[in-house]
Amino acid sequence: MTFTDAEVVAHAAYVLAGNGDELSTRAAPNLYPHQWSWDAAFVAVGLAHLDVRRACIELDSLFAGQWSTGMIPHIVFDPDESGYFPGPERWASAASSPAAPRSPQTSGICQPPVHALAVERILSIARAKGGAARTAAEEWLPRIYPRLLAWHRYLARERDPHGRGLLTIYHGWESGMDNSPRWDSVYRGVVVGDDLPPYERRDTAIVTDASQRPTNVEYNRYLWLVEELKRVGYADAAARTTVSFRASDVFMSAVFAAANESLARLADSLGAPEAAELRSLARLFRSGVASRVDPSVGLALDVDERTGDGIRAATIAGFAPLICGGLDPLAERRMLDLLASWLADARLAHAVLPTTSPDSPDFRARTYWRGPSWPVMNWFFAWALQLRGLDLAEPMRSASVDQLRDGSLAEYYEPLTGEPLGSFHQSWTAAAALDLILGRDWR
Ligand code: 2M8
Repeated sequence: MTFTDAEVVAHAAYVLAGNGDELSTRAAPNLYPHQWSWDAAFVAVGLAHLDVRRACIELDSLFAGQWSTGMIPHIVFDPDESGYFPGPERWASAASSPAAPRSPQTSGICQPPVHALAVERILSIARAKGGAARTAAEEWLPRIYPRLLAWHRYLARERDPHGRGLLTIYHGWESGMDNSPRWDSVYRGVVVGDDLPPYERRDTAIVTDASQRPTNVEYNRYLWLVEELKRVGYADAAARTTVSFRASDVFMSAVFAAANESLARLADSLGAPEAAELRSLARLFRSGVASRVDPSVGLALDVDERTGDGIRAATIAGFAPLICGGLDPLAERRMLDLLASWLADARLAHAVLPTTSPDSPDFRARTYWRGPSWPVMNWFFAWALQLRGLDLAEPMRSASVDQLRDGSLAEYYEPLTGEPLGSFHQSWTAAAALDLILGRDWR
């Protein structure tokens, strides 16, 4: 079956309605029955096409979980749901850290800071709609702005204390690309202690083809890092020196650079005094990301902070400088040409990004963040390229829509066959569909 644009839109709207209530949206109907941080930001953009007021509420619900440090946790738990592991008992955030809210319950780590980009996009959708939609978004902006500012200041202060323009993460989950080959060498240094409390995975009961999910060895390491973080009370100063996973994430840093530009524009529109501070953060992180480009691979490389080594994985994260800018024109042209060559690969079912290059020995066509194509990432790259006026945005947008015409709104797709994988009716995939089709003009 091939869905038309109108059918994709109607189906996506139906999926988002079914995955949420009046306050928040679960990331997926069964696999992820809570609100995730970067999912919620993307979902809010999708919702803005349907109901701007509800889009603002989505982010308000997420920010209700904000820690007193400013951190936005990667999961805000729904107290009525118990179908996900690790749930709130395992994280024990409020019992371990005075910075965590008692309610709602949350996890103790974060995810890429796409929120200011989402808020700016919601405002532009609302302004294009006009009337009550515009009023709702403009009245909301002064309320969400200080929360975004606290989030950005947390990242700058705690995740880049030496001002290198690169954010440090303490868990692969923080990157959002959990089992990407980007983190293989870092995870090899995570030695699981004998006292890892026992646990039972829930994800493999829902996605029953084990090849589509991380392995048990990987899960043990994920859960061990939660123990390490919990044991230092989720305190950044201790985590920075003791946790056995520490890496500089170029993708997250590029998102942060671009999000600081967005937040600076929002500050301008409110007449807030922080615009210069935010632009200086944007400059710092643009140059931090640009400094990680390795000409021998043509991509930006993450850093294993425990060894200081660049991580030579050929993944979508390597295109990070295209999100935020900062390369000289020749280097940027070279990176765009490399991106174009990934998209033009005749083996692909659709001209969209596989998460790992099929030419890489690390490529696994069905395994989660190790190869499959993720609609939310295709959307995000197309959106970021469009914001920067780069020419591949429109072909990426239209190929991304074509990938979604199968009607599954899957979490990810096998890039060579186009088979939908993971969770179906994934919320951020539905949001991607709405914005890719209804938000054609982007700004
Ligand atoms: C995936 O991550 C969670 C852990 O956070 C999981 O596998 O249980 C990732 O794709 C992540 O980026 C995403 O935010 C989350 C919810 O969609 O699922």
